[in-house]
Amino acid sequence: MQICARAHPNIALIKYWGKSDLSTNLPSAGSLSVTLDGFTTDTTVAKAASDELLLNGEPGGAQADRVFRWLDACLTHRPPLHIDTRNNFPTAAGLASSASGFAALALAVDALLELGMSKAELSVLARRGSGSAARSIFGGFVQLKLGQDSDSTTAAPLLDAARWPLEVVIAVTQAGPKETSSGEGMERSRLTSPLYQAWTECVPGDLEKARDAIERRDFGALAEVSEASFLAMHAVMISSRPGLLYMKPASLRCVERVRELRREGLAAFCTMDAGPQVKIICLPEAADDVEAALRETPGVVELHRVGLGPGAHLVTA
Ligand code: 2P0
Repeated sequence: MQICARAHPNIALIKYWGKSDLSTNLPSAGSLSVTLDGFTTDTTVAKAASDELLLNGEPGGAQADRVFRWLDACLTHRPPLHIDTRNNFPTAAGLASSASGFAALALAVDALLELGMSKAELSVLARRGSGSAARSIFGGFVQLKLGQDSDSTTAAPLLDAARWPLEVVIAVTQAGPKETSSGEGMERSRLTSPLYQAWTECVPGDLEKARDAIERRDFGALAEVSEASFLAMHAVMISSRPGLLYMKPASLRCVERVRELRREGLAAFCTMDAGPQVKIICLPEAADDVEAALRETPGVVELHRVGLGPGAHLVTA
């Protein structure tokens, strides 16, 4: 028997940057995101004679080691597994494939081994593999809340995609792998940034503002708090020692251009993660103009456009 699960990447509006416990991959603050459609990870699992992971048809290497270490830590007495995982999206898009990857895998393994996990338990399992993956278990607008401990720190859905169908334009400014992985960067920030403590303390207030904006479908308020969250995260990154400069000149040009468009009345705002690509969240009626403006922005090498999508689900292999 084999099981296939599909999950989509997500983009955080209120960012996760830092862990309070490495052994359970516990974040030091909550976060809030939108799950995308269009980009998918499809993961097929089956029991096998020995562990094997194929990533886009190739042996998984270091990624495979990370996955099997995670499964061993979370599931006792599991059988050896054959895992085949494929992304339909370009790695150059700077979308955390670990989010959709670990979410799809958590769901597929749960179904194959008939573990009967709830969505919340699947979210915890995915989170222990990669923090952002907890959120890809759910669709639309999703919040990860800090609990009392690892088992109670889980994501939960806030609003379905169809109830506020925003669009996301992704401006790729530089292809290729990132200079410092998120995990390594987060630890550097926690240990060395003089802004780290203040950063973790400002997240709960930002989450509150974002939730309120989503409830009221107040795009302006969501834009303001989301932009503040991504800029504060980059302040923490930049103030780490040595500084993490994920933002490049072309990224900053995109951010400034979108701010200009917003001043002119377009409903759009930027967010960025641990890389130089810029993600622009917009109301559907603004997306064409945003795309046209970014096409003219020097340093943009590729553009993608997607909507909001569903959580992880099983598919027929
Ligand atoms: C986020 N990022 O909230 C933040 C914003 C990047 C910047 O979650 O170490 O791959 O696997 O828990 O989830 C990317 O980091 O980190 C991330 P791990 P993850 O989306």
